[in-house]
Amino acid sequence: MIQTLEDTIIAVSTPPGPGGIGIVRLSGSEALSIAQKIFAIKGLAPEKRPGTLCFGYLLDFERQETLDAGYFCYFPALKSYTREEVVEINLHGSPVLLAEAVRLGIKAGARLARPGEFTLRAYLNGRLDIIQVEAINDLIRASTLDQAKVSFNQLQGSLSRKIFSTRDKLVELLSLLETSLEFPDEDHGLQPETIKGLLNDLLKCLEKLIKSYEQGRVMMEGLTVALLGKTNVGKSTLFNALLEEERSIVTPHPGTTRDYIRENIQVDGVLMRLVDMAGFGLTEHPVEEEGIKRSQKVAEEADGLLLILDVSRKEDLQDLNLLERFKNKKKVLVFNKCDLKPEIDWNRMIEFCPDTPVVKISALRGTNLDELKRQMLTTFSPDQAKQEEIILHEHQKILLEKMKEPLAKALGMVESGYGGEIVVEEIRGALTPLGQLTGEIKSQEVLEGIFKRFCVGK
Ligand SMILES: Nc1nc2c(ncn2[C@@H]2O[C@H](COP(=O)(O)OP(=O)(O)OP(=O)(O)O)[C@@H](O)[C@H]2O)c(=O)[nH]1
Ligand SMILES: [Mg+2]
Repeated sequence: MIQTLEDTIIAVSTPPGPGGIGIVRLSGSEALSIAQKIFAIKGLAPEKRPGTLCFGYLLDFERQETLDAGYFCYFPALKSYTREEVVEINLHGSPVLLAEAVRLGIKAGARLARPGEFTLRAYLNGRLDIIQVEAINDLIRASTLDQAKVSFNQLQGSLSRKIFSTRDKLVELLSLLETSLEFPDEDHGLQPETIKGLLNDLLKCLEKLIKSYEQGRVMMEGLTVALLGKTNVGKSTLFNALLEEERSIVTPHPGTTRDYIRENIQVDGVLMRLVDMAGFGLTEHPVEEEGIKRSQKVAEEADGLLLILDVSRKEDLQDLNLLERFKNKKKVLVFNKCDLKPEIDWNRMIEFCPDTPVVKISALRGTNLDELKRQMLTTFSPDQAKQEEIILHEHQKILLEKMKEPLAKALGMVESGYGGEIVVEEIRGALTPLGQLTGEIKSQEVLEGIFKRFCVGK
């Protein structure tokens, strides 16, 4: 993966398929000369006008044919994305034309770029740190605007600055401790209170970042919301109504849905992964029985439940069993079929789970669904305390936890009166996960994991 930077690489950087514009990008020491073989610029040489679009023609230099008209942009190494010479050629977004431009570029001496190789070079050349590298990919793949905003800030270095300042504090603490070990009798002697204070500061900062992952995970993966209830209460009807699409089969017969179906919706910029599933009921059919087992598992793993009741029928033991079984999960109690004459004892149900929010709807008629969505957001979203920085990746959270562990242990040691070498040794344990987090410790495995998620051309 960490291979030679000597080759000049080329790839189409715009998405596959026809489009208004297509961009072919080259990076490497020969980028300018290779690009000029395949593109004839009208007017002043590109070196004389870096960073500007120069009009010209795509040339098949083998057949002396003009293939397209477009623009050529040259970025000198000091100002480019990869910190190497970069050329971007804007052509019409025709997949055959773009493929031909790449073929010609390869003929002229370039090599096809691997996924994420432009960004890999930016990283290896010190233009971006590994946190920013991930932020670029997150930004490109963001499925909500909120996530895109967080990723853009991280690309601008917001999270990196935070992590690097933590590193500076940690290194400073270590050097203070080491000096006081070397010169125990001089003024360098560090008071346990000072060490405790510094460690506490570090721990607080780490804990805040670790906690922010709750929000980050929701941003990246969305909230999983399972639609739960007895058979025939209208789960699939509600699922379809929320999706605004006839996705799940609805029939008047109990036991219609047997497997589970997932679909995403966005509520106020928050991604929700809705799961429609088999209803709970007495069954002798093995397929239905398996369906119910799956429902049980999905419901247990979900971030929140819509527990649906049919108001046109008298509640029974099964409804109450469900409320009891999932009493510890975050949920909204949904009274469905409110367009029909109610037979249910509302108060009995509400009293059964007193702290659960209640929404009355008709899934069939689409009544009160906005209120339901609002309630889903309020009930299922993690605490939206304004976070300065949000961790979006689990592996980053794990590394932060690995940093926290030795520091917390060191604090315990200082509190119990330990000192010197043993505390220093413990604190040093935080340096490896920290280095992995910043990318200063380059691990092949981590890099491969990150870059394999990139597109070719980025
Ligand atoms: N009147 C009325 N009927 C509804 C409403 N919601 C669902 N129904 C009807 O109730 C019946 C069952 O609906 P489904 O959505 O299939 O119910 P389900 O909970 O998915 O059922 P299973 O998949 O069998 O567990 C269908 O005939 C729906 O048209 C509602 O709000 N009002
Ligand atoms: Mg169903």
